[in-house]
Amino acid sequence: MKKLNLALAVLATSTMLFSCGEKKADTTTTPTETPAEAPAAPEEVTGVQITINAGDDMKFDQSEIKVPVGEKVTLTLKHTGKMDKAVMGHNWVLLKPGTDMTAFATDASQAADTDYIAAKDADKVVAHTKTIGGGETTTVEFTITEAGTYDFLCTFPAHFAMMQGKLIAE
Ligand SMILES: [Cu+2]
Repeated sequence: MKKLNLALAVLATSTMLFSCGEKKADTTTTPTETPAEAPAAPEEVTGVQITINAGDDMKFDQSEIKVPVGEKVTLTLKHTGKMDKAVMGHNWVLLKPGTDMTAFATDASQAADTDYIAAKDADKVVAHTKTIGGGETTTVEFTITEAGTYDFLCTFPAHFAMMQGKLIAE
């Protein structure tokens, strides 16, 4: 008798599973709506695409970047080296005009816990990537709303003297 109950229970469960499966099969019709969203994709591509490379030689391959005011900028930082993030980490940090870069970098170099941006200086940052190691790539999106010249740097300890440049928004 117990066995029979069990068998029924199993049967009931499998029927439930089956009906669940059927429901799922029904919902698979909805993803056909995605092509309707596709026209939005070209819009995502608009804006400015910038790629900056930095390797184990502790250098950005660009010291000056020009961007248009009010347009979305997608900046990709590529670490073209092989060294580990702990030894040769790189990031790309864009500062608000008027920020004391040396003071900022000094605080940042001691802020490993917050990915090399001192929490107290967060309001001095316009945009920044995370810190990456050899072979890694990271991207940040931002829009400059005020024309001007902005400093960028890598805040990994002892890198900013070698790794800095200007972003000109016009
Ligand atoms: Cu660096």
